[in-house]
Amino acid sequence: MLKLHGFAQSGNTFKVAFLLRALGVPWQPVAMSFAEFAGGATRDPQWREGVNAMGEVPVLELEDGRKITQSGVILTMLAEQHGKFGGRNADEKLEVLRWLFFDNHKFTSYFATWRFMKSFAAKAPDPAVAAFLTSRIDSAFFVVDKHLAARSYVVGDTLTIADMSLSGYLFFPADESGYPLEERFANLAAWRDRLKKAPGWGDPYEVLPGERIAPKW
Ligand SMILES: N[C@@H](CCC(=O)N[C@@H](CS)C(=O)NCC(=O)O)C(=O)O
Repeated sequence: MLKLHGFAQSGNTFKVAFLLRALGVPWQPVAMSFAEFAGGATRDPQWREGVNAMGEVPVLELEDGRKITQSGVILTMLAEQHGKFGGRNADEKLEVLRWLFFDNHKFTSYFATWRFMKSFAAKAPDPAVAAFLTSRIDSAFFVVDKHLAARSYVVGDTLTIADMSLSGYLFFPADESGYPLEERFANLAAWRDRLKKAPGWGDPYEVLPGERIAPKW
């Protein structure tokens, strides 16, 4: 059976779980507790040697033991293998890839970093860093919100891995980021709510192993 290394607070892990569930593929989680993660499990040289030299989850462990990393690669591989959710033609596949890059570079990265600082970091966020990150979030969210003004899904007119990737961090409780998504970006909020009815969706804290932790700051 496929094994997914990750933990409940990891929206990047959730992206992969969302797809595995939508595909109906059997999988099992390989839990890393948040305490282990925060304690540096992914920085451990042995973990890097055996699981992921990049020091990150998610990691999808295949039946033959190979370990695939980077959520965008895992999503692309699974979509390609199953002929589902990857775009219906060459143009759509490229468009999906374009949004995966945008997500990894600008959309998820700033938001996930900000949420980590606000909810889980050992020290309260530095106000200058907070201002920088929230302005970068605003810019990235503006782009996707505008794109979604006249469409239901990011690519074409059906659910793809571009939706699963971009939305991965938007399903966590609002107090974890404190970001006023509904007030600022109505199209993004409506799309996120639409995705909650999509095949495979579930609350990350129910789908992935681990407990919810109250925001610290
Ligand atoms: N681009 C990567 C990002 C993965 C990532 O940042 N994962 C976090 C957990 S959600 C992590 O393992 N971070 C460890 C670190 O940055 O040291 C992906 O999409 O898989």
